[in-house]
Amino acid sequence: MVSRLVSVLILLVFCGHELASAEKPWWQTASFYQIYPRSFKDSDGDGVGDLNGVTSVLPYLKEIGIAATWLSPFLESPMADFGYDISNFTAVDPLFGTMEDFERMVAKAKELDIKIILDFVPNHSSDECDWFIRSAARDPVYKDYYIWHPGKVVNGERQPPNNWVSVFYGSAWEWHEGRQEYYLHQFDKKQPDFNFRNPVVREAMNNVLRFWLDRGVDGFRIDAIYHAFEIEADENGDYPDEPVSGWSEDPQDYGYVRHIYTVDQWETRT
Ligand SMILES: *[C@@H]1O[C@H](CO)[C@@H](O)[C@H](O)[C@H]1NC(C)=O
Ligand SMILES: CC(=O)N[C@H]1CO[C@H](CO)[C@@H](O)[C@@H]1O
Ligand SMILES: [Ca+2]
Ligand SMILES: [Ca+2]
Repeated sequence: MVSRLVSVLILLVFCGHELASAEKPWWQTASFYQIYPRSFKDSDGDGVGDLNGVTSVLPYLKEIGIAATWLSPFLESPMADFGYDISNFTAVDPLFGTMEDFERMVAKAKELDIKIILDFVPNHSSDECDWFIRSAARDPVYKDYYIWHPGKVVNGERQPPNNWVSVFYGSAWEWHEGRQEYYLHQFDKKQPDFNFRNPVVREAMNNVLRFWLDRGVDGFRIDAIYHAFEIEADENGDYPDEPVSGWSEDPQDYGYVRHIYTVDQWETRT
């Protein structure tokens, strides 16, 4: 609580200082308009909003004084969580159009001087992502892309490694028949968490950012970043239980435990 107060104060001081300086960066003064592409504007009459629809509305956004738009995910996805379960971080889902449509949208935005901000969803991928499929198959490059654990055997019965609970209810660990191990998912079981302690994963995600920056994107809104890191496994490769919160009677409920090992880890900031 105290530390939160302190950071709010620091933020106020920082903003006060920025207000005093004449040249503010564009993102401090821009009016943003968030676009959820799926329901925004359908250009081809198939009932689903798409990137060409967004492009067609950009002149209107300019007219009403919008300087930047933040687009919710339009990347390739099986849509188990409204596009927040991404199966390919560098491909446009055909539901929303093509890479050429994306390029046309960015070109139009540049012409109108509207900044394009993408939703960046780094905490997990879809279980249908090629990276996860290779990880499950223990491909040497990908085997540690996600958080795997053999679980523990209690009275001859296999159980998840610990009591961690998914935001969406139930154990945060899902058994994978192929790999014969559990994987961690802080959200839906179709959204396996990346292993951000693996430098190769961090580099892969940096490459995703570079990919879109190279295509003219102006910035990113980072989704669920506080879930990026979990506590480091101990020397036996085990993860500790989280303490019971007393807020819920149901061990399957996200509020049952206090999330001291699965969110807001120190490394998330660095
Ligand atoms: C994503 O899609 C692109 C373009 O279709 C393809 O080149 C790339 O290999 C795909 N990446 C993954 C991880 O599936
Ligand atoms: C966690 C994250 O990236 N933010 C998203 C993380 O996953 C859940 C499930 O996709 C979303 O609801 C969050 O918005
Ligand atoms: Ca459409
Ligand atoms: Ca995570």
